[in-house]
Amino acid sequence: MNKIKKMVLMTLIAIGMVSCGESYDQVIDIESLGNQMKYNVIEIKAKPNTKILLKFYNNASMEIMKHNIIVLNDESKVDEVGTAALKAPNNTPDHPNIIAASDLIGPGESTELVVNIPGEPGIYPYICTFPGHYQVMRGKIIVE
Ligand SMILES: [Cu+2]
Repeated sequence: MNKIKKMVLMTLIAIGMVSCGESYDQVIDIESLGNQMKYNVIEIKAKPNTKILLKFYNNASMEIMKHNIIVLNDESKVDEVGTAALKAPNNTPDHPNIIAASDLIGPGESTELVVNIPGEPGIYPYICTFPGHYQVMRGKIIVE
């Protein structure tokens, strides 16, 4: 193979690799509301067995307003996970009902979280597990 052909081939392989990257059924931008313990999106609708990308931005200016997004597969475990988070590293407990967990981010920071939506229709709550937040800072993914 001559040099030019080889270069063309390598370029095509590179393009193929980029275009075969992760694809999502939905991409959702979600932000915290100023210095409040609230998400600007509190309801997301999704189909079973799909993949969604949450692009999360912490809109706060106060240093103490750190946030994350923790998605659970059981609404009845919100308190248990919220409580376990208090003493967990990075406020992110290792809990069997957590199906996705973002990084904990400070004001002005952003992160991304991939959520593989389960096959079972239902309500999948998401909460911020920074201490004191989960009781009010929550939303839900409605899978139907
Ligand atoms: Cu928070």
